[in-house]
Amino acid sequence: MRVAIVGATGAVGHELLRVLESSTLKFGELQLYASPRSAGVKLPFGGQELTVQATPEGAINADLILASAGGSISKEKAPAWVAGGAVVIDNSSAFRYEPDVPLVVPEVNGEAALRHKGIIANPNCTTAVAVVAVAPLHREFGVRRMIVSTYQATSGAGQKGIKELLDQTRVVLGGGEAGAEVFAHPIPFNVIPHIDAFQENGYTKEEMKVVWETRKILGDDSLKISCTAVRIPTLRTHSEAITLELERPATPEQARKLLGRAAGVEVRDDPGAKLYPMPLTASGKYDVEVGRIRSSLVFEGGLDLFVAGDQLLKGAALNAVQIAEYLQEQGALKGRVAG
Ligand code: A2P
Ligand code: 11C
Repeated sequence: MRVAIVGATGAVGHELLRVLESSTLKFGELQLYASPRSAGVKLPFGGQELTVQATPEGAINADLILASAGGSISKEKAPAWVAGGAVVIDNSSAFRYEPDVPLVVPEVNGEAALRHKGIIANPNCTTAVAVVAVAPLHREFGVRRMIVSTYQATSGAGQKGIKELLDQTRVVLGGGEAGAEVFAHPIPFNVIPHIDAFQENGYTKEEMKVVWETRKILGDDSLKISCTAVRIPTLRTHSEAITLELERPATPEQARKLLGRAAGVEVRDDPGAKLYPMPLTASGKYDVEVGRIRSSLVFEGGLDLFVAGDQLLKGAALNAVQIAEYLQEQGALKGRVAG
């Protein structure tokens, strides 16, 4: 089986290489693509160095393409990749809302991936991190309404977001005034309630993605969801405060027990011992940390919780590779398997 990464030099691309190194996915060949600027760059993989190539115009000679070069590249090129016979797992938002494109978090709706027509979409990182924690509660107690406030790391905006945080923090520490190119305002020592474009309803696109995508993944269009998405000056891991109104009342103890058994979740919830989810502990981890689980003071029988998930991993690279692993386990990936 031949695998290709498009966007291999980016923040998610870097993580894809690391996740693939320890993945159970069986493949014989890995091709790396990025913009023509990166052609010839060598990236380490499994003790070797692989050379990045400029992404070609048309088809790519691969069975599986993991795409993370942004929405416009995916939109423009994915149809040719599919026509060339590849299955595409796309990290961008280009195809997520198309009815015949499955939007998949394997712990939640893995089987949806089997109904693909060439393209499978990976959710927005904020959505993926939230649904890993919310789906088990939804299955058991029935979520009726969900209110989310996010604390999103700069790497959500890719390598350039990381660079802006580091560079501009140095400027401020040197006594200068921080500028902003990637973010709407200077990010050091600031908090910016503005991620992606404002929509007519006053919400940002990032906030609406959480609404649209959570409904699609949970398969429940009646879910009422509201989100406030905020960029904070951290490097990686998106954190989220989530309030749930439930059909059937849940105690925090029931929720802890349920989430303790849930795939992809680490319950980190012992406030007396100062144990709760944080970017500092969740970064680099495959599981999403869930804690601060308590009874809602607003919705009777409802819950408040706090989650922190490495959005470059579960929100992007890890989830994409897990989809591929699932397809292969189900015998639904084409290609000759090496080894
Ligand atoms: P490059 O590094 O050559 O610019 P990030 O999300 O971290 O910003 O990364 C974006 C990824 O998308 C990078 O690997 C980047 O490659 C890649 N990319 C950007 N523009 C193109 C393009 N026109 N064709 C293919 N890949 C692209
Ligand atoms: C951010 N969540 O943190 C965004 C990045 O829809 O895949 C991911 C955008 C997307 O800026």
